Amino acid sequence: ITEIHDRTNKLSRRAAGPREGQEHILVANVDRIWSVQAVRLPALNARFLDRLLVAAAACDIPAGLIINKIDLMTEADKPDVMDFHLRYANLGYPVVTTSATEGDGLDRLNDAFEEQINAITGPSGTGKSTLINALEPDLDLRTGRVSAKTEKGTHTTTHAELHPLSNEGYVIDTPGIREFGVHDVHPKDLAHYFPDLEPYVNACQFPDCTHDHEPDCAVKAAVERGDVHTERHESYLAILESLREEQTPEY
Ligand SMILES: Nc1nc2c(ncn2[C@@H]2O[C@H](COP(=O)(O)OP(=O)(O)OP(=O)(O)O)[C@@H](O)[C@H]2O)c(=O)[nH]1
Ligand SMILES: [Zn+2]
Repeated sequence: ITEIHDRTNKLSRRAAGPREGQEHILVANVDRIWSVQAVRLPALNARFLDRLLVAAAACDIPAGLIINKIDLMTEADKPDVMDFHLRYANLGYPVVTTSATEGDGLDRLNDAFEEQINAITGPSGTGKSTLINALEPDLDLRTGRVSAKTEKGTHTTTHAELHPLSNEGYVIDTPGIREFGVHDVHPKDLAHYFPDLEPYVNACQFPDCTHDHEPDCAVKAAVERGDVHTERHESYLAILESLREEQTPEY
């Protein structure tokens, strides 16, 4: 250890099992948290990404998107990958497309990581360890293989580590957890962490509108007009549901 920093931000999850509810800090003091998504094996996972983006926004951590395994993209995949890329780029998140195995986009990723502390997360098997190894071959992180049959990666990364990069930046490899917990967010504040929903929330008929089943909801109207992506609204509703469950008092 060369220096100890005061914690300025942190991203955590709640432990399951016997230590249920206990806070487990995944990353602290980062300049940006990147979600790695794969074009295939496993497929793009908007739900995971949206959950991470909300968790990051609630903790004041800027986020970014890495679309990896671009070498596996077929002609048929292109419209979906473009839609995914544009959806998040239009929200203002930096998006870098890469192939960790072929080397595409690694220069741009290296530039994005320069002189900053970057955390990498994302579903298991999307190529987080491979990307870090490709950026810094000396690190030699263990990588797991993805079963083509289930499209689920095996969880090989077990703890977060801070790796110095030769461009003066640092990268943290966080465990390939399946789902980020979004907590300490009140259900009625959730829409504020969706920059695309937020502009509409004050135009709903009911001031306590949850943008779910209520009539005259400006958010749902925006979804119907195509101004808000349907999948983003679906992610919002899924997170809302999990926040409501979390709020249920236990007896
Ligand atoms: N075709 C292709 N395969 C890749 C690419 N990046 C990673 N892989 C492969 O995908 C598999 C999983 O890669 P990992 O780097 O272990 O994935 P991870 O995200 O670190 O996985 P966890 O540690 O489980 O979270 C390995 O077999 C890699 O060789 C890529 O850009 N293209
Ligand atoms: Zn509404």
